[in-house]
Amino acid sequence: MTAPDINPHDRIVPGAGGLPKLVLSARDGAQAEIYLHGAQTTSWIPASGGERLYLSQKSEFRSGAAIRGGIPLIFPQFAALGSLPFHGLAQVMEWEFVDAQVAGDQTAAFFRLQDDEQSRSLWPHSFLAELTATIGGPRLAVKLAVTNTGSEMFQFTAALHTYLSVAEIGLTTVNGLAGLNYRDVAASRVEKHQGTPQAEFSGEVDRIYFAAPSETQVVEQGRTTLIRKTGFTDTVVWNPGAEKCALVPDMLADDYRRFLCVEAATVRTPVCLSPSERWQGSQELFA
Ligand code: TA6
Repeated sequence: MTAPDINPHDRIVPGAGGLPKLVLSARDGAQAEIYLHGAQTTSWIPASGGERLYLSQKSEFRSGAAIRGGIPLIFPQFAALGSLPFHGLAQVMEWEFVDAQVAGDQTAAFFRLQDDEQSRSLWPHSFLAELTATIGGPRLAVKLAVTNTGSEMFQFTAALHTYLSVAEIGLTTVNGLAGLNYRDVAASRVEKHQGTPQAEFSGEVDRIYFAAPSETQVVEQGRTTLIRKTGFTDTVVWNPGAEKCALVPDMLADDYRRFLCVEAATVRTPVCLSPSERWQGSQELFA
């Protein structure tokens, strides 16, 4: 069989709202779409077929707005844990597409982001953020690396805010979090303990599981998605439930049934980087 002609540089096309997106393919047929806006992966179809990420039909696609769905990249502030806009800056900045490379049945795309005048007006630090998205077979790997390119130490929190597409949230569970302590953001941020083996979804769930193990599984009727993280210390699990979802302007009222966020995150203990220091973390999804 001859390999398809892959020239990733030709695959930056106008996406929704005219925002440029990279359409990435692997030799085995796996595909992904990644917007330069936020370096946000908005679609991932493994080689076996079937979209695995949720992307809201009501998402905005414009400068200054976050895309609702896929894998928003949260940096340098998770949620409202600081004075920056909610979930930081990187998801609304325009990233540079560096290159894409094919190695066997894996195709990887590289993106980078540096501080600019606007970011420094909100967060006075010099940084280089690098994102790599790799597809092939049953796997999507997203890696974030951050380098301190300035002359003073800085701290940040971060997450890969992954919106997994699910058939029905009420029939979905998350394994691998038993015995962990978590901050229950949906219940006045009280700290709790995960006593049951599985996290279940019969209403709003918004939890930051601390010091979470590297692997979790999202189990649905008939399919399981394995999630593996490195570098990130915590795991965030979020679904807004019916009432909160109805209030989210860029989602359909019943979309809470169709997605689950499981996020590789570093929230409790921020990363500290001295000048020239580099940190990296990754999240792999296996269909
Ligand atoms: O990552 C979970 C979370 O912080 C939730 O508390 C919820 O607010 C969610 O993110 C959505 O944030 P967004 O800015 O995308 O509406």
